Amino acid sequence: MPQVILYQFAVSPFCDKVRRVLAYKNIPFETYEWPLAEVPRIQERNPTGKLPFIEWDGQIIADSTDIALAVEERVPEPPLIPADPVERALALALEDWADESLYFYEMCLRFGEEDFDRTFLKVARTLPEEMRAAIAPMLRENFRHVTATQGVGRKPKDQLVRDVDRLFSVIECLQQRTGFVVGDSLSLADIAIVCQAECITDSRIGADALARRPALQEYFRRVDALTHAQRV
Ligand SMILES: N[C@@H](CCC(=O)N[C@@H](CS)C(=O)NCC(=O)O)C(=O)O
Repeated sequence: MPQVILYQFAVSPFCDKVRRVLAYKNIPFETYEWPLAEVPRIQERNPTGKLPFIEWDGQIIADSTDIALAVEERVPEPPLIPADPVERALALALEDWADESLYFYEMCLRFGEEDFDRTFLKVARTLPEEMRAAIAPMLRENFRHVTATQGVGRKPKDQLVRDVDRLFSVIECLQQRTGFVVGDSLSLADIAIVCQAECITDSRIGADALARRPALQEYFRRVDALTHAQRV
């Protein structure tokens, strides 16, 4: 068995994605929770300055997509990337949709006005009290700036409600035929989508949208069970 260490922020959907990939492949791993106060030092290990990265028998692999593909190459069974070329392309496209579109909704909603305090408690649970008070406004401003620059953060609440409902209807529809969004078994696309979408449901807008969709709840439960989900 390889020696695998996952460097993570436990609350990050990308780190959740890597935990699920490793768990689905039955690969034992340790986690190292990166201290919030030491974010600038991530760059010493990963030039993009982002988490997750893993150490696989001493070799660093960064970015959740590259990690998933590297794991697939090293441990092909059970597969997470479909063998059929069109299904493979679809799985990768949907994974990217989750990482690059759903991600901004989860960021904007979980760290927005309505839900910031609750989410911050999870993010900062390892920090001493006095540091929490100093970091909270910086983090709030950082998320506001990032999501406003990207665009989702400029939308009024009623538009976000409609967007989330539409995105959830898309996921519900994609999985309707087989229980999975591509082909007839779990793929990296299901993992990427569920990691981001479940973060969206941590917000009030997301929880309300999910409550109206029993089939989506069932899909989340299915993917959670197969990937031994350990959400924070
Ligand atoms: N494309 C990257 C995204 C990773 C990412 O955005 N990580 C965030 C946490 S959710 C991060 O490390 N942010 C720290 C920073 O940007 O300074 C992946 O798939 O791994």
